[in-house]
Amino acid sequence: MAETPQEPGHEALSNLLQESRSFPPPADLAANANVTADAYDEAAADPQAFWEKQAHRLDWSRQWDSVLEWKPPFAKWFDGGTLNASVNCVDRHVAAGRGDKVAYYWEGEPGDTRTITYAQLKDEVCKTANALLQLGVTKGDRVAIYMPMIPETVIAMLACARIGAPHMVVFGGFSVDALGSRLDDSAAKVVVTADGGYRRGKASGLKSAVDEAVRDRPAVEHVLVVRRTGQEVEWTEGRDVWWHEAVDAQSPEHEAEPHDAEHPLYIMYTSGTTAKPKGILHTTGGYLTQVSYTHWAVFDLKAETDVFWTAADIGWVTGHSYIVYGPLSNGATSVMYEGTPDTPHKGRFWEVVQKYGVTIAYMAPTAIRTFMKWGDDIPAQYDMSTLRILGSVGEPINPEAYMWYRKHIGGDRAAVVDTWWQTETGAIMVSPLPGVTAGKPGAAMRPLPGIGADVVDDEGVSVPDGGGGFMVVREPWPSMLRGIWGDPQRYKDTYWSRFADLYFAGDGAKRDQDGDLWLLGRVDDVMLVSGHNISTTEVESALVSHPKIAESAVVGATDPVTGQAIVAFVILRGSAGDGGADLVKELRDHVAGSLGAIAKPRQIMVVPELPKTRSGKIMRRLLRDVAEHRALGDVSTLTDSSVMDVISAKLPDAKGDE
Ligand code: 6R9
Repeated sequence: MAETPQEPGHEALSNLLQESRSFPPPADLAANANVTADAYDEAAADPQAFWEKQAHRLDWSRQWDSVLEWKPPFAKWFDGGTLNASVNCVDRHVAAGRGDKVAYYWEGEPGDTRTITYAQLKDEVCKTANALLQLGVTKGDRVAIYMPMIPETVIAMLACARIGAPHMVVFGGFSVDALGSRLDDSAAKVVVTADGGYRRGKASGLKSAVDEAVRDRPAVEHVLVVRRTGQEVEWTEGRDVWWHEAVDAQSPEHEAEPHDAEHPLYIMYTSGTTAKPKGILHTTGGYLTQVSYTHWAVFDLKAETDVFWTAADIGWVTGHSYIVYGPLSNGATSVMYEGTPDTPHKGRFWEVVQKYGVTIAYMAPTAIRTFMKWGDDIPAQYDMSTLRILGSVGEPINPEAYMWYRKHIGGDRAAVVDTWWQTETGAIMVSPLPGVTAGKPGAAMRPLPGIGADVVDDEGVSVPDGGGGFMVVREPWPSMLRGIWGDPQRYKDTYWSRFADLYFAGDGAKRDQDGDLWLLGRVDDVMLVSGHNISTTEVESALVSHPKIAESAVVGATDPVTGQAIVAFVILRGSAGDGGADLVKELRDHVAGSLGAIAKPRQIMVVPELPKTRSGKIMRRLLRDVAEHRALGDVSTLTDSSVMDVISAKLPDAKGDE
């Protein structure tokens, strides 16, 4: 498949879903909001001046010479400036007398806890920086981090940033092969890992996977191992080093050197349409400026009083930007949770909210739909009255899931912000500002101040209100990717070739009659039914709005009559029984009733699970293989590969539904 996202068919994206609900900002929030409506005008008048002002949120060792140098598609932000990301996240808060402030309340899955202040974090980061230096890591070397969700993961990232060694975090759920190919591409010199981590009540092995991945990769000189579970591990003398031996004995003093604003901060791999993952490169000054600003603006962060929780994995860009760099650069107090939401019981998330008095929570629609499936009675058992802002990220949030989140988690009181962004954008790009913008269920609403995002047609022309098309960014932004590691041509081809000088990374969107933006999923997933481009998102949202449906995934399959026909996979809510022909008919009629007959699925299959990536994105590509009766493509980035066997086994039953 070509790497540039596919074009849709003859017409623009159909706009089938009509949504009229809208929630104005809560009055108390609006009255005290960090950002007011004039930020949009200020930024529009002079975007570079706007971002220059935001850069002053950080401590710089040397002032930049220019705000932006733009040689499309290569940008340099704050060139000539120098700073240290680790100092900005840790030291400066301690120096300002906030050393005793809690940086993280960490909650392990088995129930063990740790509270880490900024002063403690500083000591640990410095010790780890010293240990990495002793292991031979120097500025510019890459360090791989393959860890569970424990404080040492953050500490290792900040230690790398401190010495200027770009980190490359690989999600702890990924396979040996996925880790291996990322080690090859980044040529990492050291791997930081743990013996294992806890997930679903079990200790899973990480060190064993690293052993296998590193066996034929002599470029990896050392493996630094945190003892987390206490399980037995194999040991290679000379190569393997225990964290508690290498780090604990180090001095907590480390003089941090300032790095160039454009010095690489990290590489984060994201899978494209081809097998070879892309190493997305982020640098220091612009990235930190935008994550710091967006974390403060979008979540209306009051660093003194808020308790912020991103319930996501650090191995996803959301964890990098909103567990680590955003909250720490703002001196916030965060919660970090190691495990799964159903261990040891399905109320675990809400128990965490109650225990720590979480005020701002950020999570993915996939989690929200799972909670819907488990039932309203579970969150109802906890006091969550502290919550004032709820964020969503990773996929379009279905209106029904938004309403559920708002009501059952936010008590119809908290503001919901649906935030659109990507690994490539580094930070939030399109989102309501909770004290300024109204929220509509399912809409990401407006580009943030200083962000030139737009929806365009085939020719790159802005679509009018009521139109659909491609989500693009017109102007460079501070936290934009600086390239694909080692492959500038692929960077140009992937993101900058579909439209001249516009950044396009694959999403479809529409602009409603009020000018607000709705994301409609990947244009690769768009279905062409009888000449109409129909987004999977809208059909999925229509299915989820049925009271018996918790989750759904929709794909287009070849059809002799309509070109493509809609095939849906659905997961029932806890109380819905087991499906059957009557329910399937009811659901098909329900979709036709909400979106029109054109969107009526040809076939609906009830399944127990859907194939998902680490960030909860549904892998529709695999469902298309199933719907077309083809052999499955690459499943290496699935969180649980047995899911596909379960779904394939269901197939013969589903035939009768047609
Ligand atoms: C942060 C993150 C990026 C893709 C993106 C889009 C989808 C993310 C979304 C959303 C609709 C939102 N996406 N947030 N779609 N509404 N609020 O998820 O990064 O893992 O790189 O994925 O996720 O399709 O292009 P990443």
